[in-house]
Amino acid sequence: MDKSDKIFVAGYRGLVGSALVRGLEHGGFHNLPKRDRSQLDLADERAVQNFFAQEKPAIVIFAAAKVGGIKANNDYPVEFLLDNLRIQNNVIYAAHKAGVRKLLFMGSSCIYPKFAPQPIPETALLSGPLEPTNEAYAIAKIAGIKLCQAYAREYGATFISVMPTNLYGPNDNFDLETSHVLAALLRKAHDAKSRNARELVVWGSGTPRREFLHVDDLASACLFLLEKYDSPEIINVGCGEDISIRELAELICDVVGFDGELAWDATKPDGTPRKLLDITKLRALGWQPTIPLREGIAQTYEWFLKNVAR
Ligand code: GFB
Repeated sequence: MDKSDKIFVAGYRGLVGSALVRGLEHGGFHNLPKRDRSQLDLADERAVQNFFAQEKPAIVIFAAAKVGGIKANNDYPVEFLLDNLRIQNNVIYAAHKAGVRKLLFMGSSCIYPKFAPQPIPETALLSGPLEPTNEAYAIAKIAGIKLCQAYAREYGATFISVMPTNLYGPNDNFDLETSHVLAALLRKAHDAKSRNARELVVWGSGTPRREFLHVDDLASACLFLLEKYDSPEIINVGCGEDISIRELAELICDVVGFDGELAWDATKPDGTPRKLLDITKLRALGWQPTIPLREGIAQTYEWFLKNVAR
């Protein structure tokens, strides 16, 4: 990539998009047309086509999505399926029509079967039934992967698909109803400490295992792949280690300084028992993560204190 390449990051205000813009700007890329939802509604097919025809970006990073944690995914399957299909179809179609040189489609580790082998290799895609709590989101993401692969096969497009594991970091969503677990527990630990509460309620049994990657590491992997990877075959991005939700809750309490008890809300779903990505393929290309979990959580808590808790 050339530093003057015009790169459109769809969804630049979100957790992932904002990290990508930080990474790009840090790397000296300065030609980044930015549009938030009020300026460009990605669900509006005509508006998206006009934008691409006018701006003609060389590269597109698709980081726009309706996302949420286990409860939001479970409660709003229509929105998670339909909104994601709409925006990804519009962007991928318009990108091809406008002659974009390369597109990176952001997938998710929930595309893999509920009981996939662990760590999960890329070949596990479509090898078994999905986890019901996020089936709608997963089907939308699988459709996006397949559309990118179809453009590669039929038209020779360089549309690659990246599968990140569970993410966290600055600009995460800290709303307790719709957030993912790490942001939710940071907020709960902070609130419990501030109120001098004796307990903090964690959803489910605490036994599911998840892999957490700092979003700046994801951004670094995506920029690396934009330079080095052109295959339509999906590629996993993770840190290679997982922990149980109980261990995560304990770690977060330690970072935040809350020393009360953990209570377990068994009415909430556990979801997939384990989700750890096999990152052999990415490591073989020469990339590795740099932000240890504890350090990443401490940095995210700092961000939360400055930007949300205030
Ligand atoms: O991060 P999370 O919402 O989503 O939940 P998934 C992970 C685990 O943490 C589940 C537990 O077992 C939750 O029950 N958990 C404990 C909590 N306390 C809390 C809490 O206060 N809030 C939340 N949210 N969880 C998501 C998918 O699945 O994974 C998305 O829903 C996406 O589609 C993402 O793909 C990567 O890891 O289960």
